[in-house]
Formats: sequence, C-alpha cells, structure tokens
Amino acid sequence: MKKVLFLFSALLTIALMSSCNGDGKSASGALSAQSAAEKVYVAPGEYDEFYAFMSGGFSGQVSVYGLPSGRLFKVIPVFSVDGEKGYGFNEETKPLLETSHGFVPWDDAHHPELSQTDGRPDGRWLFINGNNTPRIARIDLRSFETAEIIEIPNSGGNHSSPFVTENSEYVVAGTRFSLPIPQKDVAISSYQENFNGSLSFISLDQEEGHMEVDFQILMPGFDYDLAHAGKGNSHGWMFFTTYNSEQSHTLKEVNASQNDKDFIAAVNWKKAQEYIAAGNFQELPANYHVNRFDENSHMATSEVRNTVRVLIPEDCPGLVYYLPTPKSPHGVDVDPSGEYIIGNGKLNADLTVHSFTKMISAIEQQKFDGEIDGIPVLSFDDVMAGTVSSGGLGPLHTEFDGEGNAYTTFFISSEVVKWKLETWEVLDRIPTYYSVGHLMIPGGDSRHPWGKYMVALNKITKDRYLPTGPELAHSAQLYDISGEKMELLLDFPTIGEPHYAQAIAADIIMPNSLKIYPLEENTHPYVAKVESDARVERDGAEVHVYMTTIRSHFAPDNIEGVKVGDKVYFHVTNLEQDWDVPHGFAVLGANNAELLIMPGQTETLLWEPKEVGVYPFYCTDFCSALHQEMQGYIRVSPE
Ligand code: CUK
Ligand code: CUA
Repeated sequence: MKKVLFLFSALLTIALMSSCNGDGKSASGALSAQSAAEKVYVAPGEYDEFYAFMSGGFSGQVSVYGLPSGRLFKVIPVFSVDGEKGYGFNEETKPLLETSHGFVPWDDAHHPELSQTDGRPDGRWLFINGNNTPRIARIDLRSFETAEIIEIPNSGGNHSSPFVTENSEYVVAGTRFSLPIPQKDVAISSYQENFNGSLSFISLDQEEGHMEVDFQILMPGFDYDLAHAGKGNSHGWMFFTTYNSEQSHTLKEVNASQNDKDFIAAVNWKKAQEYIAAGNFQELPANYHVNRFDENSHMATSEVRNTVRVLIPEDCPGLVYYLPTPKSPHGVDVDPSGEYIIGNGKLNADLTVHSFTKMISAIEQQKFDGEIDGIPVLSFDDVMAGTVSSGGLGPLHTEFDGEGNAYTTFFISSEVVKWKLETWEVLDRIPTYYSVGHLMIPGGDSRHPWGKYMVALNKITKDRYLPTGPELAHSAQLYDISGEKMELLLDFPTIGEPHYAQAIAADIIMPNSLKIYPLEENTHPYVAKVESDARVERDGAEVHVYMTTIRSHFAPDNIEGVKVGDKVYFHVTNLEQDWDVPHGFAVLGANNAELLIMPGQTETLLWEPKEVGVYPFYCTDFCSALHQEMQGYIRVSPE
C-alpha cells in the first residue's frame, strides 16, 4: 500500500512539474502554489485591496478581513457581549442589547449588507440581521462599531434580512417562522388559520442612518427565507423566497417539500408607500425596542415603540404578486441590470430565472393563475426567462461579476458553477472544500460588482486545517474570477459560521475611517476632560469615580472612602488624542469585564465590592514603555 502511494505521489509530482506552462498554471487549470501565493500576497506594510465583512453566524458578531490576503483585522461585537471590549458589559453599550424580551446578549447573525447609493456600495454603513430574537443592527463604517439595533415586531427568525434597496431607502426583514400575529395562545395545529408571515420595510434616515419600521405586510404563513432588491428597471420592487407554501408546521423537511413549486413574492414597495400615504393601513399594537448609540456622548439609549403600520394585501391591489418557483427556493438574487431574478430551488438541479419585463407585462395583462389571500399568482411560463441546466445539486446562492456572468453555489455537489446570463450556458465549474453555502463577490449583489475575486463560504471544513478537536473553524476560500476559468487561491478560517459576506474597495472606506474621538466633542455626562477634573463623588450608596487616563497613569490612582455594598461607577475618560492609543481598565474581582477606552471616549464600569480590602486596578492594553506602571488601588471599608 505504502509503495503504491509513493508511486502515486511521485507520478503526481512529475505530472504537476511537467504540465506547468509559462504563466504558472498547470494544464488542468489549477494554479501552482507559487502563482496562487503571488496573487494573495500583500507585502508587509502594504494594504489589501478590499475590506470584507463576514457574518459571525452563531457567534453573533461581524468580522473584518482584508482581500486578497485573508487577514483578520477586527471582530466587531454586534449581538453578542464581548468581554474584550466591554461590549454589553459597560454601561454605555448595555442598552443596545435591550429587547422586548429583556437583555439578550447573543444572536445568530447571517447576512451583512452594505448600504448603497445608486446601486453601488457606498461604505457608510453595514447592516446585519439577528435571526433568533428578530433584530437588525447598523454598524458605522467610520468607527467600525455597532451604532444601532432595531427589534422587528411580528417576526420569528429574521432570516430574509437585511437586504437593502438601491439608495438604502429601506432595509427589509422577512420572517422565516410564521406566527400568530399578534401573538396569542392557539393550538399549533391551527397553523393554517392562525399563523402569518410578515415582511417588514425599515426606513433609513439618510443623514444619521436611524432605522424605523415604516410598515409591514401581513402575508400567508409560507416561511420567508431570503430577499434581494430590484435595481435599475426593477427599482421599487423587493423579492422574497418562500419554501413552505404547504403551510406545514411539523416535520418540515418532508412536509414543506411536497409542492413542486413554492414562490418568490414580488413586493412593489413604491405602491406600498402610496397606500401608506393614503392611510390604507391598519395600526396594530406592537412592542419593540429601537436602540441607538450616540456618537458624542458614546452612550446608547433604548426606546420602546408601541405600534406598527400593517398593510393587508387583500386591501392593497398591486402590492404583492407570487412568482411560482420550483422546489423550495432558498436564495433569490437579482442580476446587476435588474432584469433577471434567479430563484435557487435547493431541491432542484436546474436554476430558474424569471424576467422582470415578463412579470410586468403579465401583471399589465392581468394574467393570473389564481390568488392566495388576495395575492395574485402569476403563471410560471409567463414569467420564466430561462433555466440553467447546471449539472450541480442543491443550488443556494448566486452572485454576479458585472461582465454578464453569474456564479451559483451548490451545497450538495460542493461546487461553484459559472454561467452566462441570457444564454444560460454553463461556462465553468470548480469544487469547494466543502459544501458551500453563500458566496461573495465584492459588490456582487449590487449594480456594480468588482468582478475580480469570489469568496466561497463553506459549511464543512474536515481536513482543510490542523485538527483542533471536534470543532473546526469554518472555511472561506478565495478564487480568482478575473479570467475565463475560476482559480482557487487561498483557504482562510473564519469566526463562527460565515453565512454571507460583503466586500468593498478599501479606498472607499479608508479616507473616512475615524482615528480618534475629539475630546472637545465628548458630551458624556460623566466625562472628565482634564486631569484636574478627576474626582470621586458620593451620591447615597453610589460612588462615581471621574477617572482619566493618559500615558502612563490613572487619575485618581488611590481611591478611599468606598464601602461594602456601594455601587462604584468608574467613568473612565481616555485623554489621549492619538490614533491607536486606547487604554484598558480592570479591577480585581470585578465580575463583568474590562473597559477598553478609545482616545477621547468615556466608558463606565460598574463594580459592587462585597468584601473589605484593598483592590488593585490596572491598564490592560500595552500602551507605553511604562504600561506596567499604569495601575492603582481602591480601598473598601466596612458598611
Ligand atoms: S442562509 Cu446560510 S447558506 Cu442563513 Cu443566507 Cu443560505
Ligand atoms: Cu494604558 Cu497600558
């Protein structure tokens, strides 16, 4: 056996050596390691070409990578608390994680989505959905921090979210789980009578980025899986997939797979705006939180909203249409021109492409195949533009290179297939390692993709990395798609499960990236802007320490007069005004986290000492040659 293996590898080596031609490519189209390495090599001190933002899946966070190097730059805490940054532990960020269910310090994040202007990612904001406790977060791409989290009412499993319209007029949120709306105590077997879906349109204030639920559409309980916005011609429309037109509530893997076709729901949101303006909506009671971070005070607030405007399709002709789409479609993707709407039926081998023009003409001719709860169903043959006979199995998601080509992932056959729009012919295919879910081309779901790289986001890792026990990091793979054939360049591990990702040219984001928070703009109520303002104030059983940090000391650094049972608030202001000089703060036995305070920022740690004694505190972030000297004591006396 050994001999055979040896012989085989020797033959392989010879084959590889002899088949390499001048450009470093083997005859099979695979790149030699050296040639691939050159394409991803970013020399020390050089910058990557793209920022990539990956969802952290069940970690609840977003991670920031450089492409093509695959280097990890930052993990942005979004839905999960993060002890490293004090996120969700310090008093300033706690309100961001407030919901109608209380403080929820975790979520399952699937789809990052960049804000767009004229159909082009603009680098202002990144949105990401929380699946479990339905939420959408907005990350400010100047600070790379979570700026806002809005809860979605009447939703369960916020999966088809947060896809944006061409000018970021809306981010959307379709519920995966159907629910009684409003919630009530009913038999689960009464699903068909009592359960509904909802599609939420969250408007954006274009200056501040503030999100509000503008309206919801009450839908049949079909399970709304994914979405993408129309663009160009189809601007004003939003498309959502559904995979449970069977309306089954149990054993969905069997029961929700019976119908030959489910639907893509096409929503005319411009029409919705007309109905809203005309007052043709119902105002339903609701209870959801809108949590915002104020950039100057560096404090978040949580507000409760009590009502939501709901449109009922039966009362709003022209608002929603159903496009029959084979075999439990998962992803729905709109090509850069806005004409083609691709439904990836995950139990199908062929891809279905609908034509927006055909859809509109069928609507104009009022050619319907019936209706469901007031929603006209178009005929498959009237809207279909073509099918792609892919030869693959389990299509999930499609992105575009802006050169007339589409790239679709196949989970079961573990590959990416490149095909041509309008001729529907397959041009190329390449394996992924293993079982790819989403893929991402920078700008690949916008009108203007940067069609140079493609990243496959794989679900299964197996033997790709050094073993790390039963759990392995999920794997991303970078491909060069600039030529006719796709070429695998690089494997790199990711955080949590990177369902989806977005990427944008680095030079769009870099010029606006914040380096410090100006101290003079700090409006935190407990700021100390100069060291001489540092002090300790008692207010009943509360002790407020107005503390400052500058290389390499705290002020005050010896604190006395604190008693067991007090609530001690350390309000720490970092007086530094230099880029990349945060200070940390940790106190012995504090049972929450540390603070990591950016230049010009104030953060607050609450500490409730239980025992008398003298407790050291220190700076946790190596900030100067005398970082080790950056420390102090707090004395705790009896009550
Ligand atoms: S989903 Cu994960 S592979 Cu949540 Cu976008 Cu398709
Ligand atoms: Cu400040 Cu270390």
